[in-house]
Amino acid sequence: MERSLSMEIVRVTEAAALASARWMGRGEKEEADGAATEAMRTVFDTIPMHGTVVIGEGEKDEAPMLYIGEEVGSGNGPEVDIAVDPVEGTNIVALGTWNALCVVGIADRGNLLHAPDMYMEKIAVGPEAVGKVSLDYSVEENLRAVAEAKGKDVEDVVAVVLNRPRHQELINEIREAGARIKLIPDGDVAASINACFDDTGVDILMGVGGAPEGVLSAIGLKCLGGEIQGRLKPVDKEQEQRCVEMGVKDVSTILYMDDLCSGDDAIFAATGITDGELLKGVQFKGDKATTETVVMRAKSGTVRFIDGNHSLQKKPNLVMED
Ligand code: VTB
Repeated sequence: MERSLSMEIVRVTEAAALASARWMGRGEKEEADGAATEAMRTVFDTIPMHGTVVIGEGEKDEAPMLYIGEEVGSGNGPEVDIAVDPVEGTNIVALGTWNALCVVGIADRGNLLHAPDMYMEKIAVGPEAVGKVSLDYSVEENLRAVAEAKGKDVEDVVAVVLNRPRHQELINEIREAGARIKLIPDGDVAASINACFDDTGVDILMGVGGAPEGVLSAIGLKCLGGEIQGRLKPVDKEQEQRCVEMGVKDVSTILYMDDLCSGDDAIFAATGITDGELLKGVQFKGDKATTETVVMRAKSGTVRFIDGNHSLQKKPNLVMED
């Protein structure tokens, strides 16, 4: 994979963040998502690559753009698989709260799990706790392992959990173990990435979220040297069949990093739409706008934070063709 793709995909996530951030707090999540998707789609085609969307906005017949199987890029260049989430946290943008991201991950062709839209049980940690946690361990064992790996007491550990009724038992167990909890309304990709950065105050993500978001998180964590494990949670026979089709015959199998994102290279970029612990959201003033993006590459391990200052007068469509 070309290393220059890193900078190219920053342009993609920036454009999508700028477009969707206009919808912040307006209560219209579909519009926020539509604006980001359209901007993302437009910028993708200026990039020299032959990309296929494997994690996208939906199946071919249900999404007009960035659907699974859609080809993106100029057509010249490396053959890559693309995972996108134009707005990770559409409700977050609609409400103007924390941690909405535009996310793109790229890997060499065939290296990403083609996870359909179903649930996945997840556990994600930063580099210090890699290999120390498991979806097969109890909640308490995992929290103790993270505490030990990070040189903290369990009482100091912060576990992020999606605020959903399905997590009541998990929440009780975390509380019983003595750890602290951050309940989030959406955005478990941000939470997984945040677990790799001490300043965010996040130590571990636990619970059930979307499987596509699990693959996106794996791309980011691969670049950061962290770890996510996933277990698919099909809810009916049809979803069970989907698991078999993507090569997961036994759904109780734990999917490790290499099952979610294989190979030694991958690129991940995320731009903040709304403010978060790691990235500031988009700010507008007149015809200027600012963005903050993290972009990283697994092969080199380089992590870059990029501040973008954008002239909306010169780039009214958020993209320049040349
Ligand atoms: C999570 C969350 C995402 O989907 O993966 C969630 O992190 C899972 O679905 O931001 P439910 O809302 O049904 O719990 C999102 O909310 C985005 O779709």
